[in-house]
Amino acid sequence: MQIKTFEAFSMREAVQQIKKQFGSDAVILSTKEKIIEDGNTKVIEVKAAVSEENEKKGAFASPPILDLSGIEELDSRIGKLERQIGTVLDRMPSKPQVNQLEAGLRELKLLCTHAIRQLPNQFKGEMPISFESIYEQLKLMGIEETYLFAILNHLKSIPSFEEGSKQAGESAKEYLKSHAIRYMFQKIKIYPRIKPTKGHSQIHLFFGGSGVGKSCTIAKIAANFQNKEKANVLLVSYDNNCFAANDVLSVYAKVLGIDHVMIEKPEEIEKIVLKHRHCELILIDTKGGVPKSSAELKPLLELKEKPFPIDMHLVLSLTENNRQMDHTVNSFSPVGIHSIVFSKLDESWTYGEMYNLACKWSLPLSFFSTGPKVPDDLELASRERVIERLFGL
Ligand SMILES: Nc1nc2c(ncn2[C@@H]2O[C@H](COP(=O)(O)OP(=O)(O)O)[C@@H](O)[C@H]2O)c(=O)[nH]1
Ligand SMILES: [Mg+2]
Repeated sequence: MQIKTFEAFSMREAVQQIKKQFGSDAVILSTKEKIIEDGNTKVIEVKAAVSEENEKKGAFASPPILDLSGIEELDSRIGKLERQIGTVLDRMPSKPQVNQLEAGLRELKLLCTHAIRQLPNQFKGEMPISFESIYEQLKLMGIEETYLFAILNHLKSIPSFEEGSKQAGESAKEYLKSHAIRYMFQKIKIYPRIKPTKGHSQIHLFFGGSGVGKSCTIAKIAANFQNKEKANVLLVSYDNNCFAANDVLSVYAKVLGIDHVMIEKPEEIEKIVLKHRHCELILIDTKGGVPKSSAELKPLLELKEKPFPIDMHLVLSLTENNRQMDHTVNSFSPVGIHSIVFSKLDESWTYGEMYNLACKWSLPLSFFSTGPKVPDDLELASRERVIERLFGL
């Protein structure tokens, strides 16, 4: 038997060479791809064998033992498939293109909101007297005019108190209030409840301005999941200066008896996730500060690119004014915000901002921090709690 190695640019070419030299009785022993000296060109290396007798017969040997035409057919189909995949890949938008598209949509949304705000005050001088108490209450709570008028417009569209099907003993004021509440309920989105699952790590990252209560809220969430839901929780501080800073989260972790690690670079997260795969919940705290440029968002954007999902939660303190909070949401929006956490509800007396931001940005609400005490001062966000606070129920 004689064995020989053939090199060609395609399988078909290699088979032709084998056929020519060894005839149709040749047997292919192995194939492999190889990069030749120039470093860019791929060739196929095929090892083929033929018995001495058949070699002598050369290309005229018959009958063939191995039908090489099947391989040729396969090779041509693979070539076709490769070309088709190439075309599909060429047509697919790249990640930067998708990000650009997202940014464009965000800008469009902002423009629309500003345009709506310019609309004339439709209710000046013509607001039904019965609407006044709802209008005053919601205005006092800081609901923006745009959303206020949308609520009042809705009330105009419903059957009047006299015609509407009301509950027994309900007054006109209560009738309107219940319709306003139903309308507002639909506008508030709630982030799905976090459910730790054995054998699966969920990762949640919290960011926002400094001092808004990120570390404190994370500690509360961690303690609640560890104590009430018996979940294994890992706390991570992600800060490029973390080793120099006195990290508040590490103190909370020590007190609560929860595992804690610090990372400086985004590439460290893979190892952490792998090492702590027994943890159902991984909560990441970040350095505070509202980004002033896209470069400052890089540490968060790099985490977003990881091969595992990370839910991004923006923490906003209700002690800040509406414009500041709006600016913060806008600045962080390229990161892809999954939910808003509102903190310091105990120090605020207007709650309209919660409704304004939820409506304007269509973002779900996840948690409310209602005081500095860890772990007690934490609530799961709910529509009911927003409405209760707005109407002082
Ligand atoms: N009153 C009140 N204080 C809070 C609340 N959340 C956090 N704090 C306090 O705000 C300060 C800053 O909190 P911290 O979690 O360190 O903020 P971070 O810089 O965003 O991580 C601390 O003194 C906390 O005790 C809250 O909901 N209500
Ligand atoms: Mg902190």
